[in-house]
Amino acid sequence: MRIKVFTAPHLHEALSKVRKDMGPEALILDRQQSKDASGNTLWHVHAALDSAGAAPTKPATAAVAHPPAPESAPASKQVDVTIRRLERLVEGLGNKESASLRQALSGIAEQDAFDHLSKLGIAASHAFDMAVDFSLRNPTASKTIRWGKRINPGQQRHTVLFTGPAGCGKSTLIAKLAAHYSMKGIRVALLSTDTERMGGLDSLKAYANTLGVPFFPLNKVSDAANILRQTQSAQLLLIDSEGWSPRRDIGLRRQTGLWDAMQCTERFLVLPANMDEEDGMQLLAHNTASSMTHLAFSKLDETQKPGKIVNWSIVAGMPLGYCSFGPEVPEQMGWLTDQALTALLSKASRETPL
Ligand SMILES: Nc1nc2c(ncn2[C@@H]2O[C@H](COP(=O)(O)OP(=O)(O)O)[C@@H](O)[C@H]2O)c(=O)[nH]1
Ligand SMILES: [Mg+2]
Repeated sequence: MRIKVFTAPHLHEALSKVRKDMGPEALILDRQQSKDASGNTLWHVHAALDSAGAAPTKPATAAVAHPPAPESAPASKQVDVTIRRLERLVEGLGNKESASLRQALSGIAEQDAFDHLSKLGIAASHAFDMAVDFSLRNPTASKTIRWGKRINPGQQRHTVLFTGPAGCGKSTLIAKLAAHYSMKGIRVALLSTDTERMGGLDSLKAYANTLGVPFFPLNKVSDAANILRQTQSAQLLLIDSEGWSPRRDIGLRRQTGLWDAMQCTERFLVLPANMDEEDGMQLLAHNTASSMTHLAFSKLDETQKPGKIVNWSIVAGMPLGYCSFGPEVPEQMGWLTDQALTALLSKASRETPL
C-alpha cells in the first residue's frame, strides 16, 4: 500500500490533488489542519492506494509536504483486494468524513448536491466526487464506476448467466430480457440450474411457455454438451440459477460446475437494491462474486436509498449492466449508464420524501 500526504490551503484542493495523483481508488485516511509561518491555514490529507488499485500517474512531488510513510510489505493480490473491500466498507459506512468533505465543496449548489446524494445513501467520499457533476446534472460518477458494454445478440451469440441471493429477481429479469429480445426478433433460449429446489424451475418455465421460447433444466454437468447442441441456433441463451448468499451457499460448488460447463460469455451478479448495504458488501466479498463479470441491480423501486448501488459498484469494481425497477414483465428494466444513474438519482429527489 502506498501512503502519501497532500497539502494545500483548502481541503478541496488537497483532495483534488489526491484524486489527480492517485485516482478514484485512493482512500482518504486522515485530514489535519495546520498554520504556515504567516498564520495561513494548511490542510494535510493522508491518502492511500493499494497495489491492486488504479495505476498512479506521475508522482506529485510538489504536493507532498511530509516524507511519505514507508510502503507496507507487498501482500498477495487476493489479500490486497480483500483489504481494499474492507477499507471501502468501513469508509462507506462511516460518517466521520461527511462534514469536512461537504465543507470542502465551494458552492451552495455543490453542497446541496452532496446533501442530496448523501441522503440517498451514497458514501461521503463518493458523494464528494460526484457533487460537482451532479449539481450541473452532468453524467455523474462516469470516471469512478465501470460501465458495461451492452450485449448485442444480433451480432454474436451471448450466453448470459444470472446469479444472486434467493428472491433477488433473477427469474423475473431473465423473463423481461427474454420478452424484450424475442420481440426484437432475436432467437432466445432459457436454461435453469435451479433444479434441486421445490418449484425452482416453475416460474421461468411458465414464462418460457408464454413467450414460446425453448426452456431447458440443467441438472448435471454431463448434460451441458447436449443442451449446448440443442440451443446452437439460439442467439441469446439466458441462464437462471439457484439463489446463494455468504450465509447460505450449500450446493454452490455444484452450481458453479454447471455454470462453467455452459461456457458463459457474461456472468451477472444481481443485487437487490432493497438489501441491507452491509449484507450486499459481504456478498461482494464472497469468492463467487469475483467469478462474475458484471453487476445488475433489481428492486430499485423498493428502496429509499438507491445510492447504495454506487457504493457497491465502486467496491466491486465490476462493470454495470442491467437494472430492474418493478415486477412487471416485460417492462421496468434497463441498462445502467452514467446518464441513467444521474436520472435515477435525480428522480429520487423529486419522488422520494427525504
Ligand atoms: N418491486 C420489484 N419486485 C421485483 C423486481 N424484480 C423481481 N421482483 C419480485 O421479486 C420476487 C422474486 O423474484 P424472482 O424473479 O422470483 O427472484 P429469484 O428468486 O431471484 O428468481 C417476485 O415476486 C418478483 O415479482 C423489481 O425490480 N421490483
Ligand atoms: Mg428464480
